[in-house]
Amino acid sequence: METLYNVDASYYGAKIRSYLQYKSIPFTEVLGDRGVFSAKILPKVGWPVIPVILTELGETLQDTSDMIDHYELVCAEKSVLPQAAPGRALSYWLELIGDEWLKLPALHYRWRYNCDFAVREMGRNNDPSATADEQLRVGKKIAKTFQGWCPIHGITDHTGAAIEAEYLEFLRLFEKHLAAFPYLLGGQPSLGDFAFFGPLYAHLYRDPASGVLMREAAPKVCDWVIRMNSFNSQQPIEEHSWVDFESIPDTLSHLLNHLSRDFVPVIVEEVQALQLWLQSSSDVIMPRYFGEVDFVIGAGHPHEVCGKRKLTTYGQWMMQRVLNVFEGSSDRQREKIIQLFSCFGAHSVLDIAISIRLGKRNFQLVRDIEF
Ligand SMILES: N[C@@H](CCC(=O)N[C@@H](CS)C(=O)NCC(=O)O)C(=O)O
Repeated sequence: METLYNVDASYYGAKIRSYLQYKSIPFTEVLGDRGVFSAKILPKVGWPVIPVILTELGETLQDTSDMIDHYELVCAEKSVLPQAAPGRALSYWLELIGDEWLKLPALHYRWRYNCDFAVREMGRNNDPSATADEQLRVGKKIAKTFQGWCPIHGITDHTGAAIEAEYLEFLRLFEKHLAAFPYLLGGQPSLGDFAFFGPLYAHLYRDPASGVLMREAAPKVCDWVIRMNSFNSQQPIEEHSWVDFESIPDTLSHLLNHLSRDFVPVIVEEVQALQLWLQSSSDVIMPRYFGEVDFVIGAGHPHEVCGKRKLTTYGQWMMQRVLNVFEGSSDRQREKIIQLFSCFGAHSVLDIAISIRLGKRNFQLVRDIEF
């Protein structure tokens, strides 16, 4: 049986919990309180992060993408990745959007409208036996780190209204898609569903003010959240089908187009800047951030606004997952991937040239050299 160190308010914790439940992988969930951080997470991972899995065989897994890679290999049943290369490339693109781009509404709404709730919960998770006053004091301290991520990702008073307009449009388009299909890529949940579920459940459904908004604006998205949150091993394994990746439904292309419009320039610029930075640096262990850039939210719309965000190194690592599929495919399949990504305006990400790759070593992002 696997052990999942987690807290309910965690974005990535929600992603992996739902995945483990869907795959019927037995696990026990242990609250990531301060005792667990000092006795389990820090000694094994080396830095404070959640979620972390300790496998039955004693292996430590950190980072939900690595966890899912691991379980897709050892548990092939109910794969969350389509077989065909276009469907796989699209799944990693959706994972990247869910993990990194949906941070904008998730962090914005939590810290603008649900701050007290989140602070108290963080204090409670840290030490459930402490007094309410002590939990509040510690909760405020912990919350400072997470609130600090807002300006890093360009979430400020200046960009807030545009982030909200984009999120409401996302809900509208996802609602329309869910009127036709139960999941993002058709009749069964895919990697993208789990990645979207992270922010949509942990922040945007669970946090009280955001939950009210979602229930009012997007009841089908709420139903999807509930569905994604209630997989259990008693459910029979059913064979469903994916959408046709050579001609994806309009509801999906509209949704993807909306999400990709502002994110494509962000990721293209980030990876290009990182390639230049890597050429001029000899660092092996990657810093989390390596510069700052302007970016646009709501391009072409009345709410369009320009903000500043830090350049992250992690974006390239996730982008490599999309490009690995593309570059490892036959010419025919590459054509199909280009065609698919063109349907929603993201084909330019397939041209990103990565000569210095990133990998992982001891739960850290590193320049991919031979060790
Ligand atoms: N990309 C990682 C991110 C994990 C992550 O960012 N977890 C948050 C909580 S939801 C955290 O503990 N962050 C601490 C940190 O990054 O310093 C994953 O997929 O697991």
